[in-house]
Amino acid sequence: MDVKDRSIDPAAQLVLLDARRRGVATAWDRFQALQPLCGFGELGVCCDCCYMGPCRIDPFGDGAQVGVCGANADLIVARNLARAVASGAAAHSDHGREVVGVLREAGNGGSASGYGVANETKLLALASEWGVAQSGRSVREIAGDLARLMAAEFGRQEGTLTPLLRAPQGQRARWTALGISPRGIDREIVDLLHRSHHGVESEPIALLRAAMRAALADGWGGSMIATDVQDVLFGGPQAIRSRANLGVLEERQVNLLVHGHEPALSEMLVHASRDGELLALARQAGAEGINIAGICCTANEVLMRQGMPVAGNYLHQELALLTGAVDLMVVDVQCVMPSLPTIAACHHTRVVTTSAKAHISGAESIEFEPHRAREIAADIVKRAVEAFARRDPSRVRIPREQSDLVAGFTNENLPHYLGGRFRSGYRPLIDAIAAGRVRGAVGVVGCNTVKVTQDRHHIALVRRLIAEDVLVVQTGCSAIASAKAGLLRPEAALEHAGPGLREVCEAVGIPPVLHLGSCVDNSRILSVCVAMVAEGGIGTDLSELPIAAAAPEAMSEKAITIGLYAVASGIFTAFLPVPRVAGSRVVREYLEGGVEQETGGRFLFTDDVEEAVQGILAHLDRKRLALKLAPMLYQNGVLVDAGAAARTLLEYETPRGLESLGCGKAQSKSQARAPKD
Ligand code: XCC
Ligand code: SF4
Repeated sequence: MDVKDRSIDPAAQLVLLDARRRGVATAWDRFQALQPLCGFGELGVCCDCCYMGPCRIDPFGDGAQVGVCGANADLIVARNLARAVASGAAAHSDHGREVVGVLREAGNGGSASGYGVANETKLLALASEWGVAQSGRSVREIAGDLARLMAAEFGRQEGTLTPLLRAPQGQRARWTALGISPRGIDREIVDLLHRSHHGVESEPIALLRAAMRAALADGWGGSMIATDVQDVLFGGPQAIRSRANLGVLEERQVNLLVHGHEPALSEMLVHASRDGELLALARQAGAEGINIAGICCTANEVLMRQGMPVAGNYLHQELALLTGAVDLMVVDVQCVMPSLPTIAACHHTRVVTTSAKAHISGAESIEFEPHRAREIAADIVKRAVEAFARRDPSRVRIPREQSDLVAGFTNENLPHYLGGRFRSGYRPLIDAIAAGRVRGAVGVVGCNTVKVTQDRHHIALVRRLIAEDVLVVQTGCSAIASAKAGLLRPEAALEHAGPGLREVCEAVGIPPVLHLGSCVDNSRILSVCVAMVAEGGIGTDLSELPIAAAAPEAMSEKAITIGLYAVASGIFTAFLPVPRVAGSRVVREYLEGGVEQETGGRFLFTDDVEEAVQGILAHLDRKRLALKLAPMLYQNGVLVDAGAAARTLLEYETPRGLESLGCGKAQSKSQARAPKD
């Protein structure tokens, strides 16, 4: 397989060629060795729910049509999907639980805890929402109480989740009618696992509705809580400049990569990397500084709050180690390949696991405990410095590729960036949509997978959408794909956006593709949608807005959970490649059709990225038509209504750059270096 078929990213291609020369197997090689993949598995019709099986159905042939217990393909596909959704929801929500634990520590632990409240405004807003008494109480007391209430939300037995009240009335009414308003987060996940046990829920559609309930508990529960708590603890992101791709690795510095999901330790590592004593230690070892860079969602977390550079997305994790320039990679949970210690062994690189739930044979393990976070971070930095001393410079090959980017947009700060000081709010964006300057907004999210040339779908989809005047918001590994391709720069508007979107981006100084954070921060996308509904003028329900979502290179079970809560929240969602649903007509017809009557959203499952583009554009246009919005000002790049264009543009202020909006400076190379004193 040509390296160009493995990744569109030149940095990845370079490292892959190198790996081939040295005979090192990566995810792509292992994928090839597994061919052909099991056809039953791919269709979703293999059941191993009990020990009478595994049973495999032959839905399109004349083999067995039911398993030993009588389950048919529809039930088996639905049950497998439900179990994936439960696992995905559990992963995100456990992340939420973990950071709630850190917040409790910050509250109760007083100053002994390494953590504090960085964002009092958000803490107080949440305290009001959750009913925490505030008058005469310290920030730490309030934080402690909020953490207790949030922790209790996981095990809640009655009523519905507190953050669910943020959803528009219409959406909540649909959930109530369907009986899928989530109760406690853990409760819905357990409920789904119970139902999918042998011989329980045997009606595929009922199972899928229960899966939506658990998915909603993730999107409006566990993930939303994770985002909120992280903003309280580590600060609400602001637009910030940085860089992405393997070129961010530094030849003369200690390179410490953070990989995984929960930012509690990685935030501490960033602080440790700026510590005078540790920097002195690095200097003694011959390094010019300590460079922290990220992979996957941890990268997004420390990028948007600290401006730390991004080494890459999911399929970059092995490649980064293969450069020989990484001294230590520290991982916590989710999306961490068990292959890492094997790959690291090609060089001097150390791999350190830190979660009590995630160990890898061959890796070192330091269990993260919030009350010892500073000490643990310092220990890890020291280990990285030790490793640096053993680095063999003659074997280091760092690709040059890196791109500038702007990240750190949120539902809280977007009104400011969109409207400036004088018209802060979502009005300018809504007006631009209503006037036909912007077609709508689409969230493009999710992973990489070896089943798609790395980043190919992400970049094709994002480019096509912005060329059609669609504002794109991104999270996760998809956002990193765009970062590497230069699409998160304001200049990308000039280079790739359609004329209408370009006018808006240039008027307010934002990129056409907005980085909204990590995968739990898909909750921020929900919050943006809620705010747009609240502002009024383009629909009273999420399902009426000209918006859509896409996961173009989905890999993880979390991705299907996210897709399902988007659909349950009324959002049209393109999901590529087709997940394991193809073996059941009933499941496909419901998720790609019937569910729309119930929630207002639906899936489009496809392997073809252009089909996804067409589906999304047609959906946006249908929604625009239903809302009787103006026709698009530009069609195929040509201005259709000059009068309307002139009238509506006047509503923007004079062009401003991101600097004038207070866009933070990137962690520059000189800042990352050891001080001279
Ligand atoms: Fe994992 Fe979140 Fe997927 Fe990337 S995008 S491969 S889930 S890191 Ni969420
Ligand atoms: Fe086979 Fe039914 Fe058991 Fe699944 S639950 S393995 S279909 S007997």
